[in-house]
Amino acid sequence: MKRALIIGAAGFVGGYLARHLKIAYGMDVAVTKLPHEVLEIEDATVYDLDILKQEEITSLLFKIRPDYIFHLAAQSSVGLSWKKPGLTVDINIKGSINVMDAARELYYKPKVLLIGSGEEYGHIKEGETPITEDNMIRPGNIYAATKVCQNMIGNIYAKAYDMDIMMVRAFNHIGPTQAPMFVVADFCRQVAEIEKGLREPVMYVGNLSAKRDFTDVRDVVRAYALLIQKGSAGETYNVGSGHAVSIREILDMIISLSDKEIKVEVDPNKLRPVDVPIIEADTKKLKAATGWEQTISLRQTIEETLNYWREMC
Ligand code: A2R
Repeated sequence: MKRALIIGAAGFVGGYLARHLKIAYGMDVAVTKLPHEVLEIEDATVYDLDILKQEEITSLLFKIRPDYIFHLAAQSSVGLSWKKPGLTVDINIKGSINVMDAARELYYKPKVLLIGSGEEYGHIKEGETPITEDNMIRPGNIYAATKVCQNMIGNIYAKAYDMDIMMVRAFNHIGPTQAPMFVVADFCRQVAEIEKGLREPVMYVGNLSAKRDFTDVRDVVRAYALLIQKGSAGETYNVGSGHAVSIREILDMIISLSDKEIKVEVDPNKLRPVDVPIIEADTKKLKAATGWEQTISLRQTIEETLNYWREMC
């Protein structure tokens, strides 16, 4: 039985990935969380781990001896990266190096998947979308810059130390349980609160013209599981739907799923210092390496996310 370790599993993606590895592949799954986080995943062993403490990672790896290491731990909010750039650099760059160094100390070669972001491409020019993995990188925010750095160092480690490290650039992923600091969850929560009469019928929004490539988190974790098994060392793979939609289209879809009359107002706090106009993945490399296909439509994931927030509010 293959052993998988998911580092940073208390976030949005970890639980989905752990369940998928168990159900689809029957893997033995261990996961980590920060000491202050609460996390229970059925049939997975949970360990406390701060990736800023390298010796903790080393002793955990020697104890578990995973075949597969999924490195999800990150400061993953673009908004927060503007407010806490130093912390974002520490966790997303130094933390990732700590994970790679600990993996390098093992007496065998585990496969390591580093999770990067479609944000790494940054200021994409006309004609560059859908964007391929070898496109010019022009990161437009602090979070993106840290993920670019993680990607470059992952590539260097794979080559210099002959390690089985692969990188993904994940485009926006959405679905039930995502925190409301991300746009789809934010909008769905606002609609659910309006429906319950918990707030006035006004949606507060940021930049609606930005276009992003949204994929259901369950399709994303399927891609991660395939890539760690079938991907090539030192390579980077886009993970996304291949179709960008504007935040306005998302907003209209969410509002259309409610029978309330809802007004829309811009909240200056939701506008970011720099926003990238369009980010859309070219997924040929992922599909060629793994045979992955999207299985959950945008409408389905939005409906399920809205229903999740209707239950939560
Ligand atoms: O910041 P928190 O308290 O939400 O904890 C996050 C955790 N984390 C850490 N884990 C270990 N050591 C650290 N020093 C550390 N700092 C933060 O990583 C959180 O529980 C987890 C990441 O989860 P999310 O922020 O929900 O990200 P998500 O959506 O699961 O995405 C995973 C990966 C990230 O690399 C994103 O940048 C990428 O997918 O899109």
